[in-house]
Order: sequence, then C-alpha cells, then structure tokens
Amino acid sequence: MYKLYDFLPSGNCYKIRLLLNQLGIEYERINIDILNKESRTSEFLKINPNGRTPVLYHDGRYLAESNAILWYLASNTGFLPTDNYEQAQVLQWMFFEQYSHEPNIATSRYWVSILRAENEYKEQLKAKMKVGYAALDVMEQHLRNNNFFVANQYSIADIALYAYTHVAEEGNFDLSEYSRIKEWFKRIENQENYINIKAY
Ligand SMILES: N[C@@H](CCC(=O)N[C@@H](CS)C(=O)NCC(=O)O)C(=O)O
Repeated sequence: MYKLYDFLPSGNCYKIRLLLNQLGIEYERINIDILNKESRTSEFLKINPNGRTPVLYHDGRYLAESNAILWYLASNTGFLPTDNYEQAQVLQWMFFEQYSHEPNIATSRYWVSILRAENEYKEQLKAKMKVGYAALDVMEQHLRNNNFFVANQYSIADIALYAYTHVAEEGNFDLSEYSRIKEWFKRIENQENYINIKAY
C-alpha cells in the first residue's frame, strides 16, 4: 500500500504523481496544504522532521525528498538505467536540479504564482532569475546533442528536471529562446501514461 503526502501545485510532488501514474501504482493521496502550515504540524513533523512535501509511505516506512522517492520507485524499472555510470549520471542531474535549478526556478514560481507576491520579492527575484537562466542554459546545451538527459532514454532524471522547467514561465522565466528544452517537453508529454501537473 502506497500513500503520498502531497501538495498539488508543487512540482516536487508532481514528480512523484507522474512516476506513480507511469508505473501504474495505485496510491492514496493525502492533501497537505502547505499554505495553511499543514506541513509544520507536530503530526506531520513526525513523518518528515524537515516539514516538507512530498512524503511517500510504503511498507510501514516513510520516505521524504522528491528525488530519493523517484529513485526508490524507479529502482529495477525502465525509468532508471542499470549501468553504474548511467545511474551516477542520473544522480548528477538530480543533484543539479536540487542545487542549481529548483532553488531558483521553483522558488520564483512560488513567489510569483502561488503566493502572488511578486512586488514583495522583487529584489530576490532578480537574483533568482540570473542563476535560474544559467541552469536553463546548461539544460539547453545538453539537449543540443541528446534527446533525454541520460543514456538517450526517458528516465527519472527527465522527470526531476521537467517538473519545474515546464512551468518556469509561472515564475516569470521566458522560455521562448529555449527551443531544445521545448522539444524535450514534447518528448516527455508523449510518454505513455503522462499526466499534467494538475492531475492525479
Ligand atoms: N528538497 C525537497 C524540497 C521539498 C519542498 O520544498 N517542498 C515544499 C513544496 S514544493 C513544501 O512542502 N514546503 C512546505 C514547508 O516548507 O512548510 C524535495 O525535493 O522534496
């Protein structure tokens, strides 16, 4: 039995909903309204002391951190290559996502489209834009010679990066010059059992 502690607008949570759907795994969805501080209740902090969604429950155990959950679910499936070097490349892109991409692109979207507080975060947004575009440039460059991020196949590296890139415009990022990224979006959206960020 699987349960997902989930906040629908979150790209980190969407990564898990997308993979669960593509693996055909049924799960119970537990809505955690982070805007209402439901991720910080004493009850929730017992399952993730870091007070953040997503959290997966399976086999009597809890697991937090979206990319760790992706890895757990994808192990021994076609969503994770089997070669050691290719697995390390998947990790390389997932760490890139968490350090260079998500803190800039997801945070901008959170301030602009979820909190609707663009004016309040004006200065911080400027700084996030600069480094966020640098991350998008790295992705665009990689996709000049590759259809997917690792081993020329759709994997959890693509899921991790797609989640916030495809909604980057909601954080005021202009994707019009990123033609390779937009072609990659289409390749992902054509995968079997793809669902969009609003679906579950
Ligand atoms: N590194 C974590 C980040 C998780 C995260 O920031 N979750 C946000 C939603 S996207 C959250 O639940 N925030 C609630 C809070 O900080 O109270 C992951 O990849 O899962």
